[in-house]
Amino acid sequence: MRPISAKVHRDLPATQFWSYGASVPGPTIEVQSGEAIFIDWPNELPTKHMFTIDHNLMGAEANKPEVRTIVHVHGSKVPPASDGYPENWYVPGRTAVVHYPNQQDAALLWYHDHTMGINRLNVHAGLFGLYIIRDREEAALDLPRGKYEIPLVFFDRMLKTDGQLYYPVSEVEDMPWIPEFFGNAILVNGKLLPFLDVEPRPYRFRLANVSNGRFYNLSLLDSDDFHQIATDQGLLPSPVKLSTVFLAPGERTDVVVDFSRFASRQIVLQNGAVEIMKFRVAKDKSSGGGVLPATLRPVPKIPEAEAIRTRYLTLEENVDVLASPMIHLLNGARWHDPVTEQPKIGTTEIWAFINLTEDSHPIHLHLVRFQILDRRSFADEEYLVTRKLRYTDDPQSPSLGERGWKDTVQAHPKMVTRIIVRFEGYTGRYVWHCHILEHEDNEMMRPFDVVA
Ligand SMILES: [Cu+2]
Repeated sequence: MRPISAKVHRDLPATQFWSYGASVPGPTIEVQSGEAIFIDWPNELPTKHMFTIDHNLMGAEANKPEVRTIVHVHGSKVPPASDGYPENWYVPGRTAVVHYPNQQDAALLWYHDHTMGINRLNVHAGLFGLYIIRDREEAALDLPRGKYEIPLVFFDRMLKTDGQLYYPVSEVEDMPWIPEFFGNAILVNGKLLPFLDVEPRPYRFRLANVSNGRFYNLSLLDSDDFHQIATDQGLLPSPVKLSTVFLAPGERTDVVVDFSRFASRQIVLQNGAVEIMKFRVAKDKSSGGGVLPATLRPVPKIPEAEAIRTRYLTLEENVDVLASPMIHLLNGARWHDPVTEQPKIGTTEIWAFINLTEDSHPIHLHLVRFQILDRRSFADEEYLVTRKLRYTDDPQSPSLGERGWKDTVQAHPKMVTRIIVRFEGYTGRYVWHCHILEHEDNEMMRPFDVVA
C-alpha cells in the first residue's frame, strides 16, 4: 500500500490515491480454486491520512494512529486469521503475510481495506482491487475468455477541479462523519468516461460495485441484448436475459454482451440516464465467439427444512432531533456488545433482516455464501410498538439474477429479507455488516462466531 498518482481523465491533472500497486483499482489477483497462495501486504503509506477522521467513531479514537490498514478479501472462505478482522490493523512500516486457501468455486471476489472506524476513508483513498478465482468447471464452458473477458469496476468520487479527491465532512461541529457518500464522477476501472474498442462478438464483463454508498442501475443504450451469467459467488444455473443490472455496494455480476449486431456502432453504458462509458464496436465482420451455453452450473436449492433456526435481526437507524441519521445498528446492538450470533459449524440457519429504516442496506456476511429465500413487506410502525411481525403482502421471490450463490444481499426498506446459510469451512470470529461503508464505520457491523 502506497501513495500513487493516476490520471482519471485526459483533461484533468493526475489524482493522488492510495493503492495496493501502481493503479486504482490495484492489481487483479488470479488464482485457481484449490491452490493456496500467500500474499504479503506491506503498508508503506504516510502516517497522516488523506481525509478527515471522525474520532467519535468506534475504533477511530484520537489515541489511535491516523493511518492503519487491514485487508479483507470480500467473498473469500478463509480461516479467521486470514479474514482481515477490523481490529487487527497495522501501521505504516508494518506488513502482514496472509494465507488464502482458495477452497471455493470460481467467482469474482475483491479485496479492500476493512479497518475499524476508517474503512470508508481507506477504501475511498483507493485501497481495493479484484481477486478472481477460476476452476475447471467454469473453464470447460464456452464463455468469452482472454481478451474477451474484461472486469469493469465501478466507484464514484468527488473530484475537485484540480483533479484531487474530496471526501466531505458534515456540518456538525467536531463530528465529521456523513451518513452516505455520493460523488460527482463515476469512474470505471479508475477512468472517467472511458471508451473500450471491442470486436463485433460476445464479451464477458465482470462487474463489481466497490463504491462507498452508490447503487448502480446499469443499462446499455441502443441495445438490450445482454445476459447475466454469474452473481457474487459465481455462475448462475443458466443465463438470464436482462435489460438492466442493479448493483449495490459490494455486489458483483457477470454479464455477456453480444456486439455482433453492432459493427461500426457506439454502444453507451449508462447508470440511470447518465453515460458512464462507451463501447466502440469495430466495423469488421463478426469474429465468432460461440453461443452462450444454455446451462452453466447447478445451484442446488438449500431446503428451508434444513435450517435449525431462524434469527430475526433488525436493521435500524437512530436519528437526532433534526431527523439526521446519527448511528446505524444491527439488531439494536453496538460493535462492543456481547456476540449474539453464534452459529454451529456444519449447520444451516435462516437469517431474516427486518429493515426498519428508509434505505436499502446491502448486508454482507464474511466466510459464507448463501441463497436468498424471499422478501416480504410488513407493518413497520406497528412493529416498533409491538415488536411483532405482521406481514402486509405475499413473499416476493428473489429476481432471476439473484438465484445463485450470494455473499451480499439488498435488504429493502420496510421489508423482511430472508437468506439461508450453511456455516461451512472454519470456526472462529468473523463479521457481518452493511456494505454502505459510512454505515459500517458507524456501528452497522457486528462480530459473529462460528462455533464447534
Ligand atoms: Cu446500511
